[in-house]
Amino acid sequence: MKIYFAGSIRGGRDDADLYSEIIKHLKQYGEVLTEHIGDKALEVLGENTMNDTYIHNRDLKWILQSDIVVAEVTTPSLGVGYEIGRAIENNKRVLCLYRSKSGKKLSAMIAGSPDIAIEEYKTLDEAREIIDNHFKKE
Ligand code: 6IA
Repeated sequence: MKIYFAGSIRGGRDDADLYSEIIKHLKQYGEVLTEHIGDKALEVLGENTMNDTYIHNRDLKWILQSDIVVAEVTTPSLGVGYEIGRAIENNKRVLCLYRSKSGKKLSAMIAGSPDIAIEEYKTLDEAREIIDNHFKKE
């Protein structure tokens, strides 16, 4: 099972530690193609050695290779929204995790999409439980 995890980078790195914990949990279900998303050291402005075209093309290739896209969508991110759209367009399963108590309202284009499984959670333990339930359904 190949899992593409999506989380905000230039949209803001406040949840980076949380992404890292979610990725750690996802790894028991398969290969997470995007482990770097949880890396606290990831430069907010992007890595100098990789240009944006390279990042876009590589990430899109990974989305196409993946069996499922899991996105943490609490911190709004253009990149994550784009990845979700491209995943749906390519008939990938998409699970979005959203912290309902964050004070941020989820975009209608995500919340209103019939092609996305959206799960609200408050704690990391709840997120882990949602992931377990989702992957055990496979
Ligand atoms: O618009 P954002 O930057 O918040 O978009 C974040 C999403 O786009 C993530 O889910 C990633 O899959 C993808 N993405 C955006 N920027 C990068 C990136 N930048 N590297 C890998 N994926 C990216 C440079 C990272 C570098 C510092 C190692």
